[in-house]
Amino acid sequence: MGVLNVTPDSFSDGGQWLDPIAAIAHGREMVAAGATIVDVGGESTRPGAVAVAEAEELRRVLSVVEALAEVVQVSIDTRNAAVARAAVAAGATIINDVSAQLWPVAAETGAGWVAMHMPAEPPVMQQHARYDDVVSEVRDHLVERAETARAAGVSEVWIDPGIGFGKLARHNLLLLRHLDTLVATGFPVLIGTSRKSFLGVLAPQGDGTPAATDDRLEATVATSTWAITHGVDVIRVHDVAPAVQAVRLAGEAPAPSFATGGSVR
Ligand code: HH2
Repeated sequence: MGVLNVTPDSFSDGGQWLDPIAAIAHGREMVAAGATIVDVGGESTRPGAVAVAEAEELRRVLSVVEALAEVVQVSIDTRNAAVARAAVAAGATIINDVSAQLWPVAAETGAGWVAMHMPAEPPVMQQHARYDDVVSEVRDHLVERAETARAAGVSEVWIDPGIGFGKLARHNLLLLRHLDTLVATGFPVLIGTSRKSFLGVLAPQGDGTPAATDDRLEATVATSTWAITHGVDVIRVHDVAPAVQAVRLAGEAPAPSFATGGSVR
């Protein structure tokens, strides 16, 4: 899943794809690089982010969703029911819901639904990074939401532990270490570690200072590879080409040279 933030303020690519023409071109580039889903978002949900007005969010995403839906499966990254509904009408087939509350819209529209764990709204979520057992608390919350959605008639449901959403580095690491607990629920799992700040801290620069957002590619690929090899179904990344290589090497996608190449070294 390639990330397409049509926002001025996303934590790693804010402003880069705010112009719809640039956004659509970047979406197409990600498809050419091997993305099978493009995740279009019009609101940053980084820690501390303030909610965007509905009309503005709609203005940012709709033309982009419509154009990209002609060439790839599109998910809409939103917490707003009206935006989700309009994006599905424009061609999106998945609602990527960091609030894990929009299953009624998925049920009503027939879209797939991603339920992500976030313990509180972005402006205050880091104050809620308190868990006795982060792995079982996140799992129980997601399973409850996913089962509710299934019972409401949503046919495709993914669960996502919400790396970095109301979590400290140690919580993110525990969730990564125990992905099998999420996989064992039987719901397909989606995960997004891409460029997130805990990677900068855990894989710092040579002088020990945290790696900047644009210097977290290796850590993103490492954690994404870990996730794929531990049963995760979808990885959400900004840099699609290296992630696709990682997925291929992990044996989860057809890799022609491996499949056919007895003599390939
Ligand atoms: N992370 C972000 C946004 N949406 N959706 C899912 N399902 N899982 C995630 O981990 C996830 C997500 C945050 O990343 P990004 O979109 O790059 O940043 P911002 O929220 O600042 O736009």
